[in-house]
Amino acid sequence: MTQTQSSGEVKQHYRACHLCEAICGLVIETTGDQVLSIKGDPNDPLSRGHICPKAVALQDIHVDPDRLRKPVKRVRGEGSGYQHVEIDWEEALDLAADGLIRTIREHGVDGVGAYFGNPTVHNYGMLTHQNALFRHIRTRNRYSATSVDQLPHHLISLWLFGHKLLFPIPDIDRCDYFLMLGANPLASNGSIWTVPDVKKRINALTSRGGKLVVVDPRRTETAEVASEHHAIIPGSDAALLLAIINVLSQRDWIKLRHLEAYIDGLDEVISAVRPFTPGWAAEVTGLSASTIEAIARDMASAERGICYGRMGVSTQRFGALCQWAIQVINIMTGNLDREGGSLFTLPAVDQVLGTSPGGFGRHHSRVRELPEFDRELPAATLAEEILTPGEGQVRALFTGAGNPVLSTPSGAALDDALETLDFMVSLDPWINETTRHADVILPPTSPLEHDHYDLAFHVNAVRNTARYNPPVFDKPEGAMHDWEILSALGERVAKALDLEAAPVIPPDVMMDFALRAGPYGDDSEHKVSLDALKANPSGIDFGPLKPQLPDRLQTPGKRINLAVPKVLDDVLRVYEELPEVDEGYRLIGRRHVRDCNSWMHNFHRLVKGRDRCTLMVNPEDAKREGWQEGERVTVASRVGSIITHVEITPNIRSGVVSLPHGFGHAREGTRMALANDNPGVSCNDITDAGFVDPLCGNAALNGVPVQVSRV
Ligand SMILES: Nc1nc2c(c(=O)[nH]1)N[C@H]1C(S)=C(S)[C@@H](COP(=O)(O)OP(=O)(O)OC[C@H]3O[C@@H](n4cnc5c(=O)[nH]c(N)nc54)[C@H](O)[C@@H]3O)O[C@H]1N2
Ligand SMILES: Nc1nc2c(c(=O)[nH]1)N[C@H]1C(S)=C(S)[C@@H](COP(=O)(O)OP(=O)(O)OC[C@H]3O[C@@H](n4cnc5c(=O)[nH]c(N)nc54)[C@H](O)[C@@H]3O)O[C@H]1N2
Ligand code: SF4
Ligand SMILES: [Mo]
Repeated sequence: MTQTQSSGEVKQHYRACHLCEAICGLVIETTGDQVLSIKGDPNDPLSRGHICPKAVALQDIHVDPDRLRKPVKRVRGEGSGYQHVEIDWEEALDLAADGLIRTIREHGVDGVGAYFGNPTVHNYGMLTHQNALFRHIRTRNRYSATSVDQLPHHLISLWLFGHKLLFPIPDIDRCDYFLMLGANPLASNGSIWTVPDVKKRINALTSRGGKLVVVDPRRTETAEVASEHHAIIPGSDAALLLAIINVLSQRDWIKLRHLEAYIDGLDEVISAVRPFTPGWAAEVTGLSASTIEAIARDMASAERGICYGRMGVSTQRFGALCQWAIQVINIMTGNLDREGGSLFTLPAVDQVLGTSPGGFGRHHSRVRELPEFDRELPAATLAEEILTPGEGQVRALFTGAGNPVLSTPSGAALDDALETLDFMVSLDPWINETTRHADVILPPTSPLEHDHYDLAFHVNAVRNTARYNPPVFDKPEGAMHDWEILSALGERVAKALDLEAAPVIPPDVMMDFALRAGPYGDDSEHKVSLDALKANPSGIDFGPLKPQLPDRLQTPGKRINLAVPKVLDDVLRVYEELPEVDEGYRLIGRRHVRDCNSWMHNFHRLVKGRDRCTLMVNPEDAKREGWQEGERVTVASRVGSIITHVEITPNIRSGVVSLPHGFGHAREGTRMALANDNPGVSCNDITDAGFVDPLCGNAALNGVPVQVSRV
């Protein structure tokens, strides 16, 4: 983009990047309606100038010719297929509302299903206004990306600390020892851990003599910069973690420190883990007994230690148990709520006090009886809830900022199931693998056309800061924000069903109120408000995380009971199900720094270069099976098969294969030209909706049993 194309003065805007959880501060230069440059904001107190290659792609989202500017409806095209044609907003909103209303009249509210995807939590208007519609549709069939992701974190936070959002955040800048399982922040930029510039922070840790120990079946980018890497057998982390707890107690290395005064149930935990010796765990995990002992010793003897685990240990068959064990280790070593350990945040908009703590198992899915969490059912049940007739069957679906066809297990089956719906509406800017099934697609304004406050990720951040930014560009004539679309649909549904319509309060007004009522608001020395944040566009710093226990606990009596009955029952399952003895390979996922789940493959600067949708295999396995570099292979699981090609690398454990998720484009009726030119395959066509963590219903996307054979 050159100066000559543009008109008028050059303007500087401040904006946080909403593409991943690192929420980096940006400085965006524009002229007229064009972006001239996007750079890191050195004055952002959290990100300190850091950005990754995706930040610059914010402008690609904005200018992408495939991004819908007007609603579209689905009509029968030539031949057997369908196509989407533009319609105006009034017609689109009426069509969408009518489809939902008709379903409610014919089948009741449970006939409407809803799936909200990941960008929902990166877009505060969607968070504040989901209920503008769904307060009128109190369906049991709510789903979201949570159950292919961080569900175990919420559940364990609810059980141990009394609120689904009380996440202990690794205080990396002040720790000496960091045990990291199933996370690759050098590619992902951190998760349930808002930690921009994580590489610099890791380097600082190792330079001051500290240690980062990575447990991952793959030698990842993060493992590369770690002090130690242990290539574990996928799905076996529970055995390692239970053995560590056992060693800590057997060796008398428990040091509760300040936590002693409000911990219950430790003795029951200690007796429950007694069978899990390092010798047994060694056989199950592929790590040696002496390694397991050494990890326990290092964690116990560190002045300030952290145990943290993410996708690799959350989206596997023991996800909830792993997340529980991680917190037990942090507590047993006295590192919870301690500087240099893991601490709770105190964000400027304090949702711990402002939202429901969450609940579990108050109802179950109709077909497979999987438990709800926080009024949502596991996404792994969605296809069967659509396909199985009977009372409560999903007949219409609303999707908002989600692409479950590519992002949830047995995606191919869901792709087929969506075609059987009576009605589908999507709130989404693109016609992709999921939204192509929608009767009507309602596209919101581009990210640069709406304001931004990070309601979700300040909750997980390594420092307490706040940042609000007005839109970079004006809203185009006639366009609607996500929250406006949700409100407009809510009004129509309420009117038709004779329900009381809710007053529409814009998200920024809500934010001002919440900020002023929050911990740095009117009653504090900071007096933070929306105006104060507007006057400080790089953000306001409230300092490093501080200990807050027991006050911050939301449990009865402000105590932490480690002996959660459902979790202790699940401990037995580890003994029953591990070690696994079967033929074949274990499939795991991976992320690349230039990907963002399924939806950013339409921008040249992010997809250029070598094909990234490859099946990583270990050289020994390749030699034994006779696979050559680049050779096409079939990867088959219980639910299906895909054809991809082999990338031979010593960086993956023998017996394990890895495919990224979010590919599998070029399906009929989609409109994402560049993504469709380099489609790749969807690993979720072979991950298995039947393979879940039975404790919480989270999808087990990692450790899926597969067979690999030459085409
Ligand atoms: N095998 C495997 N599967 C996985 C994972 C894995 O590691 N392995 N990871 C899982 C994880 S962690 C997640 S979070 C899920 C993600 O799962 P989803 O959230 O279902 O999928 P995304 O690919 O994030 O799709 C986002 C959708 O939102 C749309 N969108 C983008 N921005 C906006 C916006 O501002 N407004 C609206 N209305 N729409 C928008 C995009 O067009 C796209 O359709 O995938 C999961 N799936
Ligand atoms: N570039 C990029 N950044 C992203 C995203 C993206 O798609 N691309 N997505 C965003 C989202 S929605 C999320 S939730 C976060 C996720 O953030 P992370 O969890 O940090 O990201 P992953 O790369 O999925 O890391 C999971 C790791 O677990 C390992 N693993 C797999 N199975 C096992 C196992 O059984 N045990 C152990 N110990 N490890 C295992 C994998 O090899 C992988 O390295 O990233 C966010 N940031
Ligand atoms: S690390 Fe995440 S928040 Fe930061 S620039 Fe990259 S995508 Fe945006
Ligand atoms: Mo995620």
